[in-house]
Amino acid sequence: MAISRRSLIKRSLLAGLAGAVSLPFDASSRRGRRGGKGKKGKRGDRKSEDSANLSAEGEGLFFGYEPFTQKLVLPKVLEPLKDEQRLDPKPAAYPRNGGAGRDPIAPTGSFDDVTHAIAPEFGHFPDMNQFNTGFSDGDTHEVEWGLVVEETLHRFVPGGPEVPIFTYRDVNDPPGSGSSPGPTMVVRYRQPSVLRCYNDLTEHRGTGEDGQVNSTHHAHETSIHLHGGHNTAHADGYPDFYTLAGEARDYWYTNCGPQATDPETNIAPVHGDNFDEAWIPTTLWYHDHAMDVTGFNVIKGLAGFYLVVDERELELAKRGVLPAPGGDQDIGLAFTDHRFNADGTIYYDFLDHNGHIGDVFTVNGKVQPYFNVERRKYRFRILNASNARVYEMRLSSGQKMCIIGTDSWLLPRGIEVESFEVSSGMRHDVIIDFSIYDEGDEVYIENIMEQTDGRKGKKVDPDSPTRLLKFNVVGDALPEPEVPCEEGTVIRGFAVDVGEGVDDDPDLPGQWAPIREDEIVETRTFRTDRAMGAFTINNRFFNPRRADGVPDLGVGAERWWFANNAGGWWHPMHTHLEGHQVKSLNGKLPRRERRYNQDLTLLHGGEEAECFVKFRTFSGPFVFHCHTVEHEDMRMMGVVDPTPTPENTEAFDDAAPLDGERQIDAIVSGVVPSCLDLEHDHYLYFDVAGDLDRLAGRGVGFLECDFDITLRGNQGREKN
Ligand SMILES: [Cu+2]
Repeated sequence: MAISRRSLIKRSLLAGLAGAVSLPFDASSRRGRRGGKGKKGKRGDRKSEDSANLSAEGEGLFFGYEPFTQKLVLPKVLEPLKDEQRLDPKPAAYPRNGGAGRDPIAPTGSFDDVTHAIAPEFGHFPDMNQFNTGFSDGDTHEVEWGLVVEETLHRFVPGGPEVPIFTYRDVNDPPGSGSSPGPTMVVRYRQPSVLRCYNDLTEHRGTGEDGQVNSTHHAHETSIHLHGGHNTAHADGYPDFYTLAGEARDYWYTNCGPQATDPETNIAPVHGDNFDEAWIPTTLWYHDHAMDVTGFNVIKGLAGFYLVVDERELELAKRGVLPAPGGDQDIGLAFTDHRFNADGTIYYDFLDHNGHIGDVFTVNGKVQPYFNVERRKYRFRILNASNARVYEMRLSSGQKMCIIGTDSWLLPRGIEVESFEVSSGMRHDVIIDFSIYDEGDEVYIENIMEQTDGRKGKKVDPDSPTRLLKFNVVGDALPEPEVPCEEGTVIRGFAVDVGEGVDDDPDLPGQWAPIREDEIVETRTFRTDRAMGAFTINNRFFNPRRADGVPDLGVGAERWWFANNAGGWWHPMHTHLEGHQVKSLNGKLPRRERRYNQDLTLLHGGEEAECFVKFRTFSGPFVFHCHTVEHEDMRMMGVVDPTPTPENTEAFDDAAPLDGERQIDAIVSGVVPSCLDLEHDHYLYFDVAGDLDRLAGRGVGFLECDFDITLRGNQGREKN
C-alpha cells in the first residue's frame, strides 16, 4: 500500500534505475564545466553568454533549451476558503465520532475522514485573531485552506517533454493544475490558519483523465513541515505523523512567535499574549518531511512558500524602505538542482546517501529562467530548496545585495554583502536595487560554490560562476528615487544595545534582542558523525520514539553545541519549533548576516557551533536534523521533547509525550491503532536479511540498528 524507503530501494534496484546515469545531460554539464573555464568573461561583463551550466556550445542543450529564454514563473497565492467552501468536517471536530478521552477512530481511507484535525490545545489557546477571516457565521477564527498533494505533468523547459512531478494544488483548482513550488500561503502575524492536506498520491490514482498521473504505481505518504513555524507537534510535520495516501490531515498554524520570557522569573509562560518580538516570523516555507522518503518527495516537487506579514513590515513598506509584502516587487525564488534521465524524467538515486546533487539548475521549477525588472528596488526571498547543494550566491555585476532577513526572520538592520552562502533549507531575504542599471542591462544571480557530490562544497571559485537566474532591466528609471534599503537600515531594530546602539524611533522601536548567557539553564552537545553508511547524532540513529533532549518548557534558554565529527563532510543543522542564535562558530563569530536568528546553521568539516535556543509554548516531540535531505533520511535526526515544568504546567493536562520512552498518544500523532499492520508491513527498516544483502558492500543501510519496534507507534495499544 504505502511506499517505504526500503521498497523504493528494491524498486530502483529491480528497475535498474540506480545504475542509470543520465548520460546526455551529465556529459554536457561536464563539458560545460571544462569548456567554460578558459573563456569566462571577466566579472562585470554583463553581456557574456558563457558560464551557463547548460553549455551554449550547441551540444548538450537541455532539450534544445537556450538558457534564460523562458520566464520565471511565480506560484499563485493560495486563496483562503470562502463560506461555501468551508472545510467539512470542520476543524476542531476531532476526534471524529469520539470525544474527550476517547481514542481517534481508524481512518477509513477517505478524504472526509480527516486523520487528524485540530489538537486539543486549539481550544485553550487564547483567541489571537484580530483579522476578519471572511466567514460570515462568526464561529471560527482562523483562515482555512485546502491543498491536494498529487502527481501531475510538468515542463521544465519550453518544448521539452512533460514529465511527472509531485505538486501541491489548491483544492478548488482542477486536478492536474498543481505546481512546484506549490501555491504561496500568506497570512498576517497572529492570524491562525488551518491547512487541510489531501494526499492524493494513492496507489491506484488516475492516469490522464483527471489530470493526474501515476508514474510509480505506489502510494506515497507525506508529512508537511512548515519550516520556521512555531506550531504544535501534531502540526509540525513530524516525520511519521503522516498524511497517508487517500487521507486528509489538518495542520493548525498559529502564525505567532513564541511567548516572551518574563525577565523577572526567566520563565516564558505557555499561554499568554506576550509574544517575543525578536522572533516574529516572516519568510517560511513548507515542504515534505515524511520519514525515509523526504529526499524523493522534495526532489519530486513538494515545496512552497509561506509568508507571514506583521505590522513592522507594513510600516517599512509604508515608508518605502521595503517593497509592499506580496506585491510585484516581492518575489520568492526557490533554487533547486536537478538531474534528469534521457527521457527528461527526474533522476533520483535512492542509494546515493551522500546527497543528491544535480547538474541542471532551476528557479521556481523552470530551468534557468529570466525575470524582467524595472529600474527600482526589489525584494527577493531566496530559498535553497535543493536537497544537498550549498550555493555561494552573488550578482554577476559585482553589485552588493542588502540582506534584510535570514531564514524565517528579519534582521535588526540591513547588511550589505557581495555574496552569501546558502545551504539546503536556508533563506536569504535580500534587497536588490536595479535603479543603478540602464535599460537593457542584464544581471545574473550566479553560484560560485563548486560542488560535485553531497558531502560538501569543493571550494568557492569566483572565477567559475554558474548562472542561475537572469534579470533583464527594462523601462525608465522611476521619476523619484526610492528610499534606500542599505547597510544599517533599521529593519527589526535593536531592542537592547549589543554594541550597535538601541533603536528607539517611536514608530520603529527595536524588536530584536539576543538570548543572553545568564538565561542559559542547560548545555547539550550534539555530535554529527557517520556510521554503517548512514549518519548519526551522538552515535545514535534517529528513532522517532526516543527523545534525545527533554528541555524544560519555557524555562530560560539552552546552549546547544552542534559539533561536526564527520570528517570533511558538511551538515546544515536545522531546529524545529524554535530558531537559534549562533554565538560562535569554531570560536569565532559567524558571517555577519548569520549572527541573529536562524533555523539552520551550516557546519563545514570539523566545525563546532555554539547556539543559544529556547523552547517555548508547545510540548514535543519535535525533530532537529541535518537538512541535507538524504542525510536526514539516513537517520541524521534527533528528537527534542520540551516538557512542561511545575512553573508552567497548569496549561497542560499531560506531560510531553516523549519524556523518557513513553509512546506518543494518538491524539498528538494521528497515528491510530489500525495503522499498525500497515506500519508492520511497510515501515520496518533495513533489518530484513534480503535487503541487507543487497545493500552490503554499497556503504548504505543499517547492518545493526537501535530501533526498538516495540516502542513504535501505538503498538500494543488496545483498540477502543
Ligand atoms: Cu548532513
